[in-house]
Amino acid sequence: MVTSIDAGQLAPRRPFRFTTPGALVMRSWLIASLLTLVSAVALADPAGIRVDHAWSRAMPAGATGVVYFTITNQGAPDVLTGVATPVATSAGLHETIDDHGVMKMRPVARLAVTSDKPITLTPGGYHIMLTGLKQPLIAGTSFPLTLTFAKAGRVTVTAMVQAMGAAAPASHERGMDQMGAHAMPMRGAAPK
Ligand SMILES: [Cu+2]
Repeated sequence: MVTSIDAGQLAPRRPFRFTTPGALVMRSWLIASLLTLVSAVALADPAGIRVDHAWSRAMPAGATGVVYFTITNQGAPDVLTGVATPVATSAGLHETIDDHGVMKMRPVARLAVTSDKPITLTPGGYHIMLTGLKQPLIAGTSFPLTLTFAKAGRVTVTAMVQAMGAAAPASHERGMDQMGAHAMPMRGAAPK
């Protein structure tokens, strides 16, 4: 888009030469500014939240289940503030932490989702914990999960139930202890 300029021709009428390093930097800066402006307009879209690859594990009724997924935000910064599903008494966002070599989980009230990079809930990291399953989660079936975002509002996704043990995350069978976090044995490596 920038055509070559005959510096000799322009020099007498211009306060600076376009071929000087300073002018080149300025020209780059102008182009960068323009691109930033275009990006800012695109990022103003509040409906930029996307949730993909929601999956869960087979579990008997009454047990505790997990859900994982990936959140992508191509819009303005947003915050995941809540989660709910009809298949469990309660659902909440958890985070797995390494407390001096002991893997524990703790509830996370808010999760910021920016356009920098997607957030993937995965065994050993963030996960949705389903407490008190009202029905068995059967491999090959699916169930709805509704996420609530501060700006984007509610986003309902379909979680696919995988076989028990498939890509098995850490055990959730023990439930939460009085401290609001529970130690859990880590079973093998994270899924590939
Ligand atoms: Cu958990």
